[in-house]
Amino acid sequence: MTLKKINPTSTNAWSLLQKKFNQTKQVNMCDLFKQNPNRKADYSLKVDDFTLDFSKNRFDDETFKALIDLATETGLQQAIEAQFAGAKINETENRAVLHTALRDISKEPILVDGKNIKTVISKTLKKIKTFSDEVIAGKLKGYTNKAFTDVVNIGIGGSDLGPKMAVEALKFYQNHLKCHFISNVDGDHVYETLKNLNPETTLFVIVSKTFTTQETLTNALTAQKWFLKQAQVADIAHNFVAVSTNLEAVKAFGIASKNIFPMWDWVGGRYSLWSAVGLTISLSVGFKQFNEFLEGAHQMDLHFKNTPFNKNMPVVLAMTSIWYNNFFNAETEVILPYTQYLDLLPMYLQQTVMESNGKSVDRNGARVSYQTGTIVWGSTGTNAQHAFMQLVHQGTKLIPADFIGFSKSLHGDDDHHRKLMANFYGQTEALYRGKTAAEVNRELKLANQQASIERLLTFKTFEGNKPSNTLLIEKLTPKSLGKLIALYEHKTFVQGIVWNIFSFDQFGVELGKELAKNYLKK
Ligand code: G6Q
Repeated sequence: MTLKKINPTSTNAWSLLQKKFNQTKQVNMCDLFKQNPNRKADYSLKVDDFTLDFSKNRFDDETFKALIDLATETGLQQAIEAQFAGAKINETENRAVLHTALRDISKEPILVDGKNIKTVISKTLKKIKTFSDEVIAGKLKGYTNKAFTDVVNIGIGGSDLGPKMAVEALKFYQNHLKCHFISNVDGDHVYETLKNLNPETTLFVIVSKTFTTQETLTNALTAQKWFLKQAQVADIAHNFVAVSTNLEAVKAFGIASKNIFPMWDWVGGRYSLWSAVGLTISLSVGFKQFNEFLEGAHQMDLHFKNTPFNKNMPVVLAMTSIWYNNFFNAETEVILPYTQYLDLLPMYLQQTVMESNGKSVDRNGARVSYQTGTIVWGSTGTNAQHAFMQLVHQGTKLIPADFIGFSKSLHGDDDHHRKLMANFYGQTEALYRGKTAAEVNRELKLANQQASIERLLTFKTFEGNKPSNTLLIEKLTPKSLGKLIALYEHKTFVQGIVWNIFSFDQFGVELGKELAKNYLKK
């Protein structure tokens, strides 16, 4: 089972979309709503506690159908089946892509090279559970027999961004352990983090799939030196654990075999928070909630696998984004979570999306003739409204936006939450409706500012017609977080398939690394 290698621009759907774009690029969303009073309901999807309203987009039924047809014509169904079944769809690295297996709670075996990987997955989950339970309960202690108070995750890229984002997102559910993350090879990062820690009560989790990453090994050695100022070499076995595929290198570092959590080639770094790379998440909120996080992702996997494309949330998000990226030439898209807990989500998704789909060579090895990977960025609402949203509302660029909000807040203050959500809806409405010159005129007259009308009219007018998706989730829980991350993972997957690129390698990060080595030799 391999991926089809179809140039998307050669499909019938692409030609139709090009035609539709030329005919309807000026279409106004307000008119679309007038033409179809049921548009909001028609362009909404519900998956358990997730409701996606994608009605505020510049497409009519025919365009939407053509977008879905594009996914079909480029072989998405076969690609989904191949991915979930463990086919080696990461062809350039000859690897399967099975982060989905890490959260697959079914009894169905999944084979890689003839072996059922479910066995190693459940064994590792048990190890994560026992370890987290014992550390949290204070049964497993540091080298002077004191319970751990702090956990330091040392890793970079996929071995840092996921756990860091999830620990922050689930802070509400966190126990007494304080979690810290060291990633940058900038020594100030590690020294700043260590300066307030006590080696006796600090647990180090060194996360590196390859255990060859310069930044992580440098930081781990510095942490070890700091530790050995007070402790003995034999004490490393108590306070250091590692997550890696490279068992030999971990042992050489002095970490006890029992303290090594395995990783596998069939999980890409940026998709690895579901594996033992997520150990710090489990330490932070406990295994039960880590497991709920996996379950949430699995629910989204089932939805993605089993739902027709026109009702499939990841597919709809992916194809909507392709519409703007490839036809309107939108340069970026903005992600706006309306909860402070998801502060790190945009940064996390930058790696998922941009490392996966930042490719210019197609699956046939030829240069693509169309735009691929979207540039994603963003920040939490309402902070973003007081910063960059000016450009989204009134700038010259078309920037599709994803608004992510929650029906319930976690601390339950109604006053705050009503204000937050009023802004959430207010922004999406402002983007699509805009404000006409007539409205500005009327407003200035009412404010007794007739004299300023001529001078201010154009500045105060909003073009509107700016697209956005509104994702409303019941509540931020480990489960809904898992579902949300999986939603964006699958969106990224769909786009890679349609663009006919390989989403699971990352050769683009190598050259700079090699050249940096030359500088070190100088
Ligand atoms: C992710 C990338 C990359 C990787 C880091 C860390 O998909 O492969 O971000 O996670 O380079 O690699 P190690 O885990 O091997 O240290």
